[in-house]
Amino acid sequence: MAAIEDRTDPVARTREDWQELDREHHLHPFTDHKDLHRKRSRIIARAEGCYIFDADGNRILDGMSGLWCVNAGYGREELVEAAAAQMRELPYYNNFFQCAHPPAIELASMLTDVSQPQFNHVFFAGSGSESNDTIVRMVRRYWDLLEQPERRIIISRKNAYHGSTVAAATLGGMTPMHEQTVRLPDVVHVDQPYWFGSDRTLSPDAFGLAMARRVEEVIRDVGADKVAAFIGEPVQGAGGVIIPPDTYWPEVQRICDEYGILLISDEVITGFGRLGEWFGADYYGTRPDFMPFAKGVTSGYLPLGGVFVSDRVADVLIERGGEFYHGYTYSGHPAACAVAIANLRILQREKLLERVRDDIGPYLQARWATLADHPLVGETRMVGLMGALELVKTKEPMERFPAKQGVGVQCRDHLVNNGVVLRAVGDTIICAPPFTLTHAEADELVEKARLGLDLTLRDLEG
Ligand code: PXG
Repeated sequence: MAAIEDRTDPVARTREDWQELDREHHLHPFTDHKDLHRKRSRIIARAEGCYIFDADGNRILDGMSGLWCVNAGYGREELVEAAAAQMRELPYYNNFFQCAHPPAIELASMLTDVSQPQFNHVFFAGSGSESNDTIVRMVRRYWDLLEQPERRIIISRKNAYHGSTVAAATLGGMTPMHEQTVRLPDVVHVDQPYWFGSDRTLSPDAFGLAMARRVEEVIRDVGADKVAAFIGEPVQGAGGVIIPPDTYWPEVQRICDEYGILLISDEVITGFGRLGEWFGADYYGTRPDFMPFAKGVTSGYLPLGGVFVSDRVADVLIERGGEFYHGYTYSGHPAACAVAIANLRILQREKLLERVRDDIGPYLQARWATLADHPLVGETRMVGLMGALELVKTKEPMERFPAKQGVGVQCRDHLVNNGVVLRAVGDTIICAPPFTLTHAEADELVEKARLGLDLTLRDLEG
């Protein structure tokens, strides 16, 4: 029988050791491994507050909250303690077969306190992708139970990100992902409300209305009696922080209401305060039937996802549905739920949502906007603590770089090498720092962003 090799103490490994082992054995998510092997991985060893530290001890401001999740910041002993205490008490038990445990029950009930009144039920999953898979199945079940099985089409948006399982990758609107997956039938993609990416002949408000009406056009094309649901992120995250014009969501809500279509607000990034309200739906005034969540519910300290299910749907599933053959081993994992409970208490006690809405949000937004005068920046935008800037070749007339030039990645590399993590989505640089960011850290983020832009410009001119 093979045994685990007797390795040296992991603490004694050098950065090079980690890089070597990583290269030999570890397949990374969303990664071109040949390319990675040429460059080698950046080994992140620890974190504190809003900073991560690499294996060489470099201190880097985390302008992305990990992957949009460490909203309460790193180093929260309270979350560590919550997990440890729960693991001592009951490290695992399931919620199948007529069982339940206190952390899952407590969390489900707390979540319904902070969400809109139509939400009185929560189903747990392990991730955002699993949450969206759950919704695909619940949507189908709902319409079947209402004896409208022909309502099968889910309308989503181009360039949306809803996760990486087969169902979630189909819902998402990323063409390269579609090319690499088996796709579910009955998902139709409409244009996204990306004003800067349009020809900008319409005003943002007129453009927002026009993009919402694309949803109505699809409904009319395929037949309203065939459409089951519409799914959208309140602000598209992984697609490049696409902030819709204010006219967009009210019109989408009107259309869903008019045609009786279920509205799914994907809150995996926007949930739990990123926009300064509990949910993006609260910020934009929509009244969704489903809200998938993950990430910020535990500030990323343990994996947990789930789905808010509105009374409209839950009543049908419960009263008429019998057994719903769906669930995960880790649906409502006790330690993850205990961390989520502690995390929600932190958000509330430290008034972190109010902080995003009234203090650090407006402060960083104003500082971020100052980058607009940089020769490489065609637009800056930010809502709550979720922002983007668009790199352009020339401003008047506005011209972008050829995609294959990779200016975005070049800029991102300068940023991280100079002490701030921001992400590049093509030539869009995005930002989503922890809610605990101080004013001084916000200044540092923007100063380092400007330095990264200067170094990128110098490369381009050199
Ligand atoms: N919905 C949304 C809106 C997301 O942003 C998911 C669902 C899927 O969640 P899980 O937990 O299955 O990953 C996400 C995830 C990026 C990036 O590059 C974004 C996500 C995941 C990985 C990378 O910005 N979002």
